[in-house]
Amino acid sequence: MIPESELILNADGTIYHLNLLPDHISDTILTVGDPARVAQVSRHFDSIEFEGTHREFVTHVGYYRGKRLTVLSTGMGTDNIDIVMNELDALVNIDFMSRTVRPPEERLSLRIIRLGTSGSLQPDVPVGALLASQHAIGLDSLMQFYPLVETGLETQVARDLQQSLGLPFAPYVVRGSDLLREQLAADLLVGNTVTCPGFYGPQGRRLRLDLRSPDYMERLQNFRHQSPEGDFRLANFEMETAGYYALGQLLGHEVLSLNAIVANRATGEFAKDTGEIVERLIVRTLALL
Ligand code: R1P
Ligand code: URA
Repeated sequence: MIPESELILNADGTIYHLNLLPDHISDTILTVGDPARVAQVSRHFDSIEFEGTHREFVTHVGYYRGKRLTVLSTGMGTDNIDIVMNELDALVNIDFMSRTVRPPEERLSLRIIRLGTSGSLQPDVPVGALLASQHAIGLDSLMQFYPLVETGLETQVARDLQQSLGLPFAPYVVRGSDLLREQLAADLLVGNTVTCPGFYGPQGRRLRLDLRSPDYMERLQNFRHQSPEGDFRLANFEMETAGYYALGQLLGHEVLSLNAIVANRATGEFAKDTGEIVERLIVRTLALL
């Protein structure tokens, strides 16, 4: 039995941070960073049956062309993704009455699709592009606490990148759902996404502060790992994908991160209309679900 201090339920039976009941979870979950983006997604729904808000976690549940969907905001960063993935999983795979994990034959695998903004690292991934993350590379510390299993390629990329960036720790490298990428990303760019524990220094941005490594950005942009699958390079930056992919792998959920490219760090451009790029990502993804 999981103690009350670990599986924390509110007085109304909802889970601690997300404030949701198991009934609010559809088999397909769309996640967004910005709480305001939840309504940008759900305004395309035919009907909405539930709207809830707690902290940065805004949730709408409704139907899009007959399919029940849950759309949920996560806020920013992999520390929030630790909360979101553990609580979504608990909502479907833990019996709240008995406080026990459901047996393997009763467990559900959710489809979790991130619709987020991102900055490109490469000149050929332009502002306005939509990109699906094949691998994610976590520069954050979340996976210091969970036993992630990495493939040979992932371990080698992590080692090479640690060396190239001169980091005191190894990044973690994890692949997203091939199944979802085949279903939802046939028309998109595909690339490897760096997940950073911050928007400024960890993404090589300098306002008033210098970085420890003046050539950090160049090292990321020029990073290559030769493998039998081809050249592994880093396409874009954001702040959640690696946490999603790693916890998705450990918990048995299919996860795909789709990125609306709003900045290009190779050319110095930022999108004139980020809302339009995100809207294109939302509309084309809903149509494929
Ligand atoms: C930073 O501006 C935020 O934008 C990106 C990053 O991952 C980070 O959360 O995603 P969202 O647009 O989904 O928030
Ligand atoms: N989100 C990020 O995390 N980085 C960017 O450059 C743009 C959006």
